[in-house]
Amino acid sequence: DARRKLIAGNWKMNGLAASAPEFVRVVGAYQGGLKADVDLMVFPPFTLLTSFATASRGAGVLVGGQDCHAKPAGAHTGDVSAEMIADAGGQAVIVGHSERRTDHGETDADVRAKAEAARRAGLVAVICVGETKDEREAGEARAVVSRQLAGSLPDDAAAAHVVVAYEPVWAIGTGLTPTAAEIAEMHGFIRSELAGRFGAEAADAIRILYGGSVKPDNAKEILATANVDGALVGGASLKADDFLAIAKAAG
Ligand code: G2H
Repeated sequence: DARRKLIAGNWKMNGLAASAPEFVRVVGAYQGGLKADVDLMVFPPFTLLTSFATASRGAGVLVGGQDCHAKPAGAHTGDVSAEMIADAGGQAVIVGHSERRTDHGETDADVRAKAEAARRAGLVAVICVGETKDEREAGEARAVVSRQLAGSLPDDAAAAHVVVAYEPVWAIGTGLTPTAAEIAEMHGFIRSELAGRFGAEAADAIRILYGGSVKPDNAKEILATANVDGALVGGASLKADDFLAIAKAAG
């Protein structure tokens, strides 16, 4: 299909200056022709954003922030704006990760405002959705994801500046993953929800990533699943070898 695969590494609150060489190895392997048809993105902590952006300059590996504030600037101690991420050399930002929704009480409306801020700053927004274990067991997974998509995606969402990441909360950092059939079912549902709101053509171009315990040994099956256009990788993105193995599995 026309959608290029995207492998995105979310370093979360990990990484000191000494870990930059792991990222440099990723850049080097990508430049060496790892996969011309796979896009790579890495989301380091803000403290490393500038050095990662510098290390990746011109290499085609995109870097970004793990969150942003909705406003461009102002009295918001501890926050970072989308404009600041762009200024630091970033091209993308994750918004609405479940850890932000849980740890910081972010609502769908907050996430949508952040996604709009990303667009304003010229960044790609990777917008995360996904149900909890209780919600899945109650048979509410689709309803939850539908509600999150409706509330979190801007009205002008399009492939050039929006990526959707489906991350079932119960699969995050747990080693548990849905079956390929369950992933296919939810990704197909997300595609149909996007088509209902943005039209079939726009929906067909928007990339839908799977996230939650993606590892080198399950990446091939997950990435071969219908409507899975890549992966948002947490723990396994911290080691260049594992991240590159996942990127290779995307080909
Ligand atoms: C889900 C994922 C990355 P992990 O949060 O966003 O993390 O791969 O460690 O489950």
